[in-house]
Amino acid sequence: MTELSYRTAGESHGPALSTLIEGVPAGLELDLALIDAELRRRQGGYGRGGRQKIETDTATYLAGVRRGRTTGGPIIMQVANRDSRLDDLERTPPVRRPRPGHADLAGSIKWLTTDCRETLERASARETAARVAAGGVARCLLRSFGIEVFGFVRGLLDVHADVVIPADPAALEPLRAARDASDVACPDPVAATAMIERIRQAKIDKDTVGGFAEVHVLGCPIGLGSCVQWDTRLDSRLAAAVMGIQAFKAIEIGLGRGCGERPGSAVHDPILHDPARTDEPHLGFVRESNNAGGLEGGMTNGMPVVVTGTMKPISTLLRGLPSVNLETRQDERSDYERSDVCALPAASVVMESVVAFEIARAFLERFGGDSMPQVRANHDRTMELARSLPLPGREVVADDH
Ligand code: EPS
Repeated sequence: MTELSYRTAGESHGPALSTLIEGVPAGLELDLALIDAELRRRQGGYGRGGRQKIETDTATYLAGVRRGRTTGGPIIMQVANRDSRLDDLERTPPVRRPRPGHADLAGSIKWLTTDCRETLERASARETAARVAAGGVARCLLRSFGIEVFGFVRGLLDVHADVVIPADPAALEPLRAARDASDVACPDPVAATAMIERIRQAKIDKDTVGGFAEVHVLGCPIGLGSCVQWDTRLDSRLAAAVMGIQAFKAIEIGLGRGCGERPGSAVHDPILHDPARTDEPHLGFVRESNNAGGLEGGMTNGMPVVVTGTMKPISTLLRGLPSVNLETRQDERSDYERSDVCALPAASVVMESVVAFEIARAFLERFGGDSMPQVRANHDRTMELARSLPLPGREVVADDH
């Protein structure tokens, strides 16, 4: 059994983006319509630039899938770039004046060139289409176990959405509909209108804006992740996955930074047991609050996993910023390439995808097998054992040794 993982390849204006996914059990039914719908959602949002009018992202399987089901072999998925022109120097000229906030400067020095294009083509957030394709596979796996991932835009500049996300996946539908009807992936229509106004103003000002995306994972069984090593803790992996998204500068789990502003009695979520709910993924161990964001000791605790990411404003400003020409070392304003004013709604979809992938990875570590029937059996049997605690022979008793 191979650990679940993915890698991506491709440039923003190269022929295609690809993702190689390993460790998916055989027999998982992939819902290509769902994956393509996520790709489409990632392309949307008020504040996007002209590129999205050119592209129509859809995923094609190149390996590892037979008649819509995984074979157990490595999966390759591809998203074609219609705006493919990497070798055309007239249409993709060198970029010499690095944009503050972009990978341009550090990459040019790293790869010993004065042409920032050598860096920016791969650093581009276009690459996130490949991550959404990989996340779509993870979503199919999670969905088959009743786990739902829901992301939205929580805030932008001074605007914050007033939304409460339910813990029950079945109650998500109205929020999903409201989010998908919004041009900024925000289910609070009043906040969404104000966000659109802020983006519109940024465009007039030749400026850009970022904001806050929030992702909830509902229906996770207790015990995904592990406290035994720093890099097996699910919160450390979620942090790496979210901070690995282009332009993300911060992540919070649950109450996040707020944990530092309150005493323990106002932070930790008291544990209750409801014997009528032992069939649920939390086995009846419920909480009335979720400041922990569903993670304690680096493991899921049965409450929704709640992750908030902060995206900085796009670093390509129409009005440019003070910079230096890498060839001449003269002070000049940074280069402008066609870009977005705000890509936060798209980033919320990317964040859902990378979170889904990490949850699926932790799920397969706990319940994994070569094929889906084996994963199902491992999951059901393990949860049954947890429900039957205490287990004979597992407890330490006085006359041991
Ligand atoms: C990006 C610049 C823009 C964005 C792009 C990310 O692309 P272009 O230079 O072709 O207009 O649209 O994002 C995407 C193409 C996408 O699909 O998300 C950048 O410099 O990061």
